[in-house]
Amino acid sequence: MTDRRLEFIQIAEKYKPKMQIETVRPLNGVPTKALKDGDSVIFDFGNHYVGHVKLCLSSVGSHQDAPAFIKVKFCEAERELNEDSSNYQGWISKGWIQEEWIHADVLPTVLELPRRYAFRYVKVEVLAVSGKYSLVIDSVEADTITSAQENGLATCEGLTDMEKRIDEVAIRTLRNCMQDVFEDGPKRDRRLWIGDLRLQALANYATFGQNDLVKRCLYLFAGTADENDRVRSCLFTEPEIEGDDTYMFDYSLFFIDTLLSYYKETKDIETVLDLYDTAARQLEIAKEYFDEKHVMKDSDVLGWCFLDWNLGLNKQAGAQAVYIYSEKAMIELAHIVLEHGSKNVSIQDVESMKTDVANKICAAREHLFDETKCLFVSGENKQVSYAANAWAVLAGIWDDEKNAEILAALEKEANAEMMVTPYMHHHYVEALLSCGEKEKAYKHMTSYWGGMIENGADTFYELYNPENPFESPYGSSIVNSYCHAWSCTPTYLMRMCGLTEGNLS
Ligand code: RAM
Repeated sequence: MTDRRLEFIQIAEKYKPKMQIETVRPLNGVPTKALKDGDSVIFDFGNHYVGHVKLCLSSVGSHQDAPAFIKVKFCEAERELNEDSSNYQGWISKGWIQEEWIHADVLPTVLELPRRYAFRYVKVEVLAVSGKYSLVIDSVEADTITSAQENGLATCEGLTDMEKRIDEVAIRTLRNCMQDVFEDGPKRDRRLWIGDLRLQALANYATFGQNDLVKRCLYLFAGTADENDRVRSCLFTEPEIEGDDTYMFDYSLFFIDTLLSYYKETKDIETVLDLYDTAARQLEIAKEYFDEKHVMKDSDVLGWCFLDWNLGLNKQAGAQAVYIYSEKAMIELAHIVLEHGSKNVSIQDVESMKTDVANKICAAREHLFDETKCLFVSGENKQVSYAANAWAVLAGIWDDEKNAEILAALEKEANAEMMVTPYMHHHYVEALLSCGEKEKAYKHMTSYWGGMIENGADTFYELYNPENPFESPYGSSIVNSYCHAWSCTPTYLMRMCGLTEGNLS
């Protein structure tokens, strides 16, 4: 690691957040009945929490003549209570499934479970006691943990009841993902991903305003960039800070926009000057993905560019749009740095970015746009997708008027590849907003995120497809996360973008 990167990590460590711990107990108390083989109890904590759980157990009857063998299962959403992990065959580790099989050799005992869980429900099942004694659960409690400071939460007036509920659930989602860094999900993967961070940061500006946590995460990404200075898609903080060996075209580029939004919110020029070169480098690296006509080269390598968890999605046109969007952000950053007299950038650099972005826009219009359909198409099979078109609108490849036509054409396109994550739905709502389609944006936000609430969500999910409640890119919804950072943006959309019923006219 170069000295500069080490320095970035040291700066990040100065902004380690202070954790807030609060002890909570289930709403339904403990059962009065002593438990035998096959009995089970579900504890409902009444809301989604992240923390460490403690169970106090004892026995009644004759002396405990055999271990008490129990299974403890932690569920973020009620539906997980009925999911059976024994036949899980998905492609990501089953280690994420929140359940434990425990022997208590001697009762009474206090079981302090070592893992940190994300849950609303805790189910305890008695697998075995003995004919001579029964198990008693004397108490259950959790030390919950977050770095979000409730007393710093900005209030928001004038919301309808539905909007208030969406706002609350979004904030709860953000809060429970705010740990040592902005985690993507406290159940899974419990790490810092840049695509998630970019949206969490926006929601944070609108609510908790813990901007030092954003700063910490930006420095962590710069400090863990690889030997080529490429920003990795995600990073770990334990046992020590280390970048993951995963790269995605769009995620590396999002370092730029995250830094720009951070600056717009904080005016922290020192951070921009420190991290400018890392941002600029991402654009340089991304340039290599284009052919000589300035068109993105397509790829079938799974995950080369993310955009959404729709496994059938072709990424070519979306990637071209994300590049244009990011280069525009880079030009803004360059102007900011120039105004502050930094030597990191020259007028010529800005001019050459302007020429490059114009070339990429022309190429997108010429090679990736189907005039008859009024839609962007992607890949060899000219796939139409929400992802590519929403990103093309956000990138401003055409003007607002044409962008609105594109989004209208998209609604009518029967074969369009749909969106599966709140992450992509967020970008779709932003695309509608960006070209003046406020009413459609509002309707989409309230029906999509409102749909999760109707489903009983205490926090917003990683994946939600109203057409398919069991949607999962992992081979089974059992490993899906139900408190996922990238779904917390309605609070930003309502508070910062004015996307409320009261603002529609
Ligand atoms: C999911 C992660 C994270 C996201 C990546 C691309 O597996 O949980 O939210 O950024 O996918």
